[in-house]
Amino acid sequence: MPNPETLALDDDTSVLVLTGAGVSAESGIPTFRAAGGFWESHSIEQVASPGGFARDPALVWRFYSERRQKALTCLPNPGHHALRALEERLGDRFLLATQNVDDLHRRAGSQRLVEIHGNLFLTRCSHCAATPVRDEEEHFGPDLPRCPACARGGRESLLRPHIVWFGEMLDPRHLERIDRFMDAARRLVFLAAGTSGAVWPAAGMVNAARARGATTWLVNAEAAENTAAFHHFVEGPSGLVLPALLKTA
Ligand code: BV8
Repeated sequence: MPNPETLALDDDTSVLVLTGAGVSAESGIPTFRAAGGFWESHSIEQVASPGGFARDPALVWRFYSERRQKALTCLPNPGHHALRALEERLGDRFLLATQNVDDLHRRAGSQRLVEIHGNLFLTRCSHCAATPVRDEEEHFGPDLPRCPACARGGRESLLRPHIVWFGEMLDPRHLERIDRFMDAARRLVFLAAGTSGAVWPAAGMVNAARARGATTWLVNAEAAENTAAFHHFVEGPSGLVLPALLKTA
């Protein structure tokens, strides 16, 4: 349960949260690294990289379609709801960056949300800059979805999941929004939850927060790769720890 020093939040304190797959584990969505994670039957390179999509777009669409199907059967858990409740209390002194693409924070009502790795239910053209569109369809092939805007121009372009794959840059507008939030904070608390700290640049966010004098907390089922970078580490399931930790805040 929470450390003796609970997450004291006064009117000058802003809270930046970073969540990872562990926050959705209690909703039934397998994490990437736990046994039985999604990656087991596929390598990251095969299904979550531009090269993998170029080599076998049907496999990639099957992988993401399976995850769309799974995510639609899952519900936000108390950890998601605790973060939404904190947002309602803090308003513009709260920002949630998530590595998760499962849409559960949005379905829990979070609005001050930056989905730094994209969203399972958005699809965009692999070629042109047409705005990503909401898409809950499965695309198991053999005919894969194609861009209507490109088609009007006589070009055959595949649509792709609006996901940041390994080897792809994160949206600089997302990173700028997070930096601006941290810079504007009179006093900053950084809370990471349900993340192994294995994937960059998200894993470096704690260092950027500390460089701004933040007090840093990690809520995780086990020690993460970057646990040492945090002032406080609360070990336990986020669906149990976050409501307790944030209620006392
Ligand atoms: C990039 C979408 C620039 C896909 C994802 C240094 C700097 C920059 C880049 C790199 C670098 N070093 C290496 C890289 C490359 C790479 C990277 O980080 N590789 C790793 C594997 C070493 N990074 C990139 O490629 C990034 N791009 O930097 O661009 C660039 C450009 C060109 C060339 C070079 C560089 C892009 C990274 C984004 C990749 N996309 N997601 C999809 O989802 O299909 S990442 C994906 O995996 C997730 O989004 C998530 O971020 C990550 C998994 O991490 P977690 O969320 O932490 O999940 P995990 O399973 O690992 O951990 C869960 C934790 O929860 C565990 O600790 C567990 O104990 C805990 N837990 C479980 N249950 C619970 C719980 N905790 C609490 N309660 C519970 N109930």
